[in-house]
Amino acid sequence: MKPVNRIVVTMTAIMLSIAVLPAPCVASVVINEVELNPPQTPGSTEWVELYNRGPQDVDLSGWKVVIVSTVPGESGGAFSWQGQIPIPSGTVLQADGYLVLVGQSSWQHGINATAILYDASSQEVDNSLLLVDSKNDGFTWSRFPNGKDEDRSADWAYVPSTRGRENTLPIGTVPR
Ligand SMILES: [Ca+2]
Ligand SMILES: [Ca+2]
Repeated sequence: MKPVNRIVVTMTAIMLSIAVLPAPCVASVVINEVELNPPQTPGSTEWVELYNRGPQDVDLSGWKVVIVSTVPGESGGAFSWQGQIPIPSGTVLQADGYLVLVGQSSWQHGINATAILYDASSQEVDNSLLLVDSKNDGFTWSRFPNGKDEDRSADWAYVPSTRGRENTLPIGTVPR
């Protein structure tokens, strides 16, 4: 093979190998569990659990979760609020791993709230749909089965909290 042809073949092989490399597993990270109305104990906060259901670790540097709440008012207007939970630089979510992001203790948004996950480019990665958690107890909205994401309300169940771990149901309990 002439040297020029060898270079062309080599370049083609490199380009093909680049083409088949998997895309970044951005969509593998989901909002897996949301506590919008925690039990009334000192220091309790709203929190959001992320789950990496993909096969690769994902660098979450620059990512954030935003909780948005809009409550209609009696006069026709609406009260709208949002709070941000930035994810510290250098945070890596391992494959099949969980990460709990904690809001501020003053936050309390059990009615009509949505948790939204953004990547470092401010692109939306996932959202929780619109949630109502009117009871300040240990129940949370959780993807059920764990990690299920078909962009439907049926992805979610109101069940006892499994903060920082797989969403499972204790034997004998049923979703509310
Ligand atoms: Ca709760
Ligand atoms: Ca969980």
